[in-house]
Amino acid sequence: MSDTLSTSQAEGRDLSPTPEFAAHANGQADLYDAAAADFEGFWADQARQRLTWAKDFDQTLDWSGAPFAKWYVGGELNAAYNCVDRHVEAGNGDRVAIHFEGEGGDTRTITYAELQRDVAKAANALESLGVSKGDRVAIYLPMIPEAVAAMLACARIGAPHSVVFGGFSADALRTRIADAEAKLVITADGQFRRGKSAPLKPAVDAAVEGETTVEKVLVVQRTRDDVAWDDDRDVWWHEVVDAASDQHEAVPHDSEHPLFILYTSGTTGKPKGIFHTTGGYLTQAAYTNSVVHDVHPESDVYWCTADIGWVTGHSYIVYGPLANGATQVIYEGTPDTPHHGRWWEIIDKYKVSILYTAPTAIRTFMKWGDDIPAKFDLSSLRVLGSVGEPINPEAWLWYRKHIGADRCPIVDTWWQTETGGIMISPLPGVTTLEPGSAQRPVPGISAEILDDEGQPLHDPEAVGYLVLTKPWPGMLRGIWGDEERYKETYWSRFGPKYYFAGDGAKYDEKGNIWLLGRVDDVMNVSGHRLSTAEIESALVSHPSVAEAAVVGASDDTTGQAVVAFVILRGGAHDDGDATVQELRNHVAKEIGPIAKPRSIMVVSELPKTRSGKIMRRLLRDVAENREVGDVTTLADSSVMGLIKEGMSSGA
Ligand code: 6R9
Repeated sequence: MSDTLSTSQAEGRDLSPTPEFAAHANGQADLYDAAAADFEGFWADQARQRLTWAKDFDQTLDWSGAPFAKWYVGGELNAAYNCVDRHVEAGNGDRVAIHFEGEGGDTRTITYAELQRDVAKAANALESLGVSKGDRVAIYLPMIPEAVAAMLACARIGAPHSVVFGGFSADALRTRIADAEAKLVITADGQFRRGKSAPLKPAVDAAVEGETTVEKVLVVQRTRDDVAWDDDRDVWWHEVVDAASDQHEAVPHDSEHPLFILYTSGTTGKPKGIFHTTGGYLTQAAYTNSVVHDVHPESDVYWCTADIGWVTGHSYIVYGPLANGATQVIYEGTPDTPHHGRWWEIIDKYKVSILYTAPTAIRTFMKWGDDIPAKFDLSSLRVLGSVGEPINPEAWLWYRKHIGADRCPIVDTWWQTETGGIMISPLPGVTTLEPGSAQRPVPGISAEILDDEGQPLHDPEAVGYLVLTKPWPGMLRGIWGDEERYKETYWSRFGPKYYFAGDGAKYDEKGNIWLLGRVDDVMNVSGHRLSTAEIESALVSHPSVAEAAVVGASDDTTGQAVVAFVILRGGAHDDGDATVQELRNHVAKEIGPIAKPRSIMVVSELPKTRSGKIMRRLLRDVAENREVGDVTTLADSSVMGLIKEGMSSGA
């Protein structure tokens, strides 16, 4: 890592902001001083400046029930009104909110005035289907404008949405629907991926079969493929939404009213329903989108390539940019369809000025070759962002050079589903960039790195655990239905004063923070969080599998890749490749294709400690082709020899 850095320094790169950029940047250095001088005053100002409150708040932060926070106590607002209506009222109804680009090349341009009508109609339709304030709505949609309208319609009514990524399986959807006790599901007939239509509705049909809380399924027609239909339960979006009135009153909700639940992988098999509320979340999303991405709504065209099913899509496609009145691109499909230059073509076509994407995508483009982006005019770009996992300096430098013409600042943004918004990132008009580092907390956010004993670490290169030392507006308000798990997961490792993020980190000699990946049993594959336990339980649910252990092995493209070790049941026959294929498909079916192991090794034993804990560290050594580390704590020290032997003989 340090080699690359010294190379970049030796090449004489100046990574400080240009005077022109600095002069026009939304985020200025005085924000750090303001936040340090008066923490609550700073966040009160952000909330009042950036949002329109129906009723002003009386107290900025109530931390008396820590670790359960209340922000902007007594305030009332409507998130959908803030994201849409107020821009129309301010005379910006003709501004484009969304440039939609379908994978097959179909396009739609939606102005703020049109989005206002779409959201109002959807809100009226949801109410006509029995949804009211407080009811939960599951959304299982592709990247189409209806997904945005559906989320905002829920927000408008005050019905928390739970968006489930369209790549998740029926089982995963079923668990999430059950945990949130969703009353309605919004889905589509299917979606376009890699030039083909892929069905979505059958997964919903399976997920709501039998006993369920779901009363209605609202279906967007996207692919026009045939779908099974239940006349009592299923309703077409184009029938009820199109027929609904485009007038809908946005009643204000309490600042702490739940806005959404979003499930993420934890260290156990059961996904956690991270839940966020209205005023604080929206404040932080709008603030960070302004000062970190530097969105100037009157002139920028912004594009965040995340899926709406992840938190990045929530905060930086829906809530942040729309609260700021930005113009953005939404693209439905994959970057390789119909050709490997599709993203660059889109940037060229819409004159995208801000691009926010993930390191795994950048590494994929590096593999495809420099000549592909070089064929397109990318000169409209002025800010590049990265999120989801550490960006290695090589990828950072490639991004800067081949996409950003050695001119655009790159903001490497560290945050989590739990934090709601960006926490650690450079400000592009202030910070001298350091390739590969997220650098420092944004103004208003406080972090520390602690050692095993919970003592702050400041020595350069000493590796510890990242903690957040003060509450923040966008913080999760809990795990849906599980207060204890919330306290236990985030507020117990270093005592109740520190939020434990689950990431390793260190400072460098310049005081920059480097994020080093998860320290728990959570893997990060292409920026998506997957739990080892969840995949292990999917594997052992297969009749041939007796035991399974899953590790994240480093992978050049996806950051980490899922590698599984399985012991087959006594009677099960090992058919080599066929068994492995079957198990891989089984995981895809149980959880979703993103969880499919890159490789599965059939073994006769797993390395365990005397207390029966699987030593994943040793399996990771095997998966990454390393010399196996210290085996002294193994209950049976011959196990690793057996595993390695089995592998070299091709089992
Ligand atoms: C926004 C998002 C959160 C986990 C987080 C960390 C990793 C995200 C990162 C990063 C290094 C960055 N992560 N951004 N690691 N540098 N810029 O990704 O949320 O899906 O909840 O994942 O992702 O490990 O703890 P989420």
